[in-house]
Amino acid sequence: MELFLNATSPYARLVRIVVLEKTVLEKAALEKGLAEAVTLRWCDPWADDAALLAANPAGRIPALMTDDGTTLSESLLIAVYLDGLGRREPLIPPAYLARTLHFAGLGQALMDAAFTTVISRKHQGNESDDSVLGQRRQRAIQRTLARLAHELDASQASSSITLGDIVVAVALDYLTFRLPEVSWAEQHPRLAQWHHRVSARQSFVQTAFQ
Ligand SMILES: N[C@@H](CCC(=O)N[C@@H](CS)C(=O)NCC(=O)O)C(=O)O
Repeated sequence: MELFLNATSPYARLVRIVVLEKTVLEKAALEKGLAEAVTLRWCDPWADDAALLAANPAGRIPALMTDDGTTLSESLLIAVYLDGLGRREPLIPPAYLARTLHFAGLGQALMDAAFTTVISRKHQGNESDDSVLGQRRQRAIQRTLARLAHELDASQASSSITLGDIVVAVALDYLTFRLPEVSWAEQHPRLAQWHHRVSARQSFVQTAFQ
């Protein structure tokens, strides 16, 4: 399989974390499982890379080419596919399906609002924050953070992890990376504790934004 990605996309990072979480770390740090089945194809989605466009005509990362040549797009759909393939515990446990999807949705919404803010600033200038859509994005970020802070604290960061945890934690990391002025951790210290526990996992450390 081939995964098209870059090092700064929160959507691509969440898929990479899924790959690592579905991989068994064995003696001598040999990885067995999905990580050896997935070849990382680093690319620039903004440069109309021909191989990426063949995998995803929308030109967005992440995109996955399966071994039989099927192309998958959309981070959460790719995550569902990979979760069904790898060994180890499911990241979308049937017993916690609604809760897992609930947090995956909140995390994706936070990611979308943050990413669109960053891209709008890049292409239209910082004044895009003052547009009607920019203002809506800022309110969406604040409301979603407040909801997450209400629903998550460190006591809920268990030794196992779900796709919902991954998407929320990556979205929070992305805020710190690209929109540090949001200062979400200072505003929501209990959520910061939850994030600290989740993001200490090797899969997060190995895929840190750079
Ligand atoms: N909803 C998509 C969003 C993917 C996305 O927007 N990726 C960005 C990089 S972070 C991209 O490739 N942008 C290039 C473009 O929009 O042309 C997902 O979850 O995979």
